[in-house]
Amino acid sequence: MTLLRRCYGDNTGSFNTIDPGMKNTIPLALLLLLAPLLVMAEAALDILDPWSPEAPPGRMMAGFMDLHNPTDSAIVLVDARSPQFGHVEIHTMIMDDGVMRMRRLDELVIAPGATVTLEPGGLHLMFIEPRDPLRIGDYIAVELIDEQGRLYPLQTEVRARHRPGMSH
Ligand SMILES: [Cu+2]
Repeated sequence: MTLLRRCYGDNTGSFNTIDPGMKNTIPLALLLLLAPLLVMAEAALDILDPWSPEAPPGRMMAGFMDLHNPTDSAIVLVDARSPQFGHVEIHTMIMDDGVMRMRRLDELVIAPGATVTLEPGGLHLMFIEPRDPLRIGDYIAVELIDEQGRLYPLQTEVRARHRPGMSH
């Protein structure tokens, strides 16, 4: 959890350093002024419904989600990491000689206003070298990293691979 806090430290630090006894004395007007700033810092990339299909212990796992860029400039993801895995890659699926294969992407561009979907059979995060077994209901802490070094923390929920009633 320490990892997840790092990237917003500059924005949330002022709150964290306030003595607990003083919290009630922060004027409402000040909170209203600060709130949009905090929201903006965390809303640079909207991450919707991140999840990971369960996998046998020791195996690679995948991460799926929708990534929406609400900003006016492209977000270029170049890397990802998780404390629970040796490394994390951004993968796509390509048809190679009639066979679907995974290929690592050096960058994943999310245009302004666009939504990129990571889903089974397509783009996905690849979690490699698991450190501990993960069960249904567990979470994988992930940080996406863009070309400017900005971090986008998220957690995928480990779910059953087959989800009755889901269209995909
Ligand atoms: Cu993959």
